[in-house]
Amino acid sequence: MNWLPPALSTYAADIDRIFYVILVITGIIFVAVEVTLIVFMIKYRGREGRKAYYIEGNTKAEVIWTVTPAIIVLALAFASQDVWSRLKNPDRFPSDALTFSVEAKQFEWNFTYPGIDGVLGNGDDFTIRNQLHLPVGQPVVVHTSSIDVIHSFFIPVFRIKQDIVPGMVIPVWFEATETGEFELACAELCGLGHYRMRARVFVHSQEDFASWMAEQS
Ligand SMILES: [Cu+2]
Repeated sequence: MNWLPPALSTYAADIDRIFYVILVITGIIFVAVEVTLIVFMIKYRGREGRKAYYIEGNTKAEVIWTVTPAIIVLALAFASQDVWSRLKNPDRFPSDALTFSVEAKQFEWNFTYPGIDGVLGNGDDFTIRNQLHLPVGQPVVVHTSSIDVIHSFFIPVFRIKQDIVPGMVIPVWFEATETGEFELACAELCGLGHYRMRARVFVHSQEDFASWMAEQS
């Protein structure tokens, strides 16, 4: 059973594992709560001669239903901490990554590539709208920024989603494990054109990416 889009980045499987753990825990609790609710509705329904009675509260029950979720949430936080920091902590980003930047605006993505010298901020940089080209099997860091409102950089197949906040440059990284053409979508309602704020992600083989980069430069 696979409910999620294909997992095509190096850390996608770790994200999915956490997702399914949370889904199972919340799923069991959801079913237990709903079943109890329905059973109680039937068992204690209004009937001839039965009098409703009033309860002041139950400290023991309240402690249990507060402490149990707290323990589950803390356990999940510890269990996911390593994956989280591997994704989000810039100190742990792969050091051999290719660096791009993207500027989000209502309602498009402008990707700036480092050009043939591989360094951003030099004369041979070039910018392409709504197309992210990258090589397979190579870590990529994208410096995200916005010139207007909050957007969100979301590539489902890579399992990366990062809010882009005006005034901040936030780096994200990923390494694609398969070539192909995928979707990037803005995941933060950013205005009337939000629905069409998307880009194509092209994952090339290393050779194809090199020749594409040479062609563009
Ligand atoms: Cu947007």
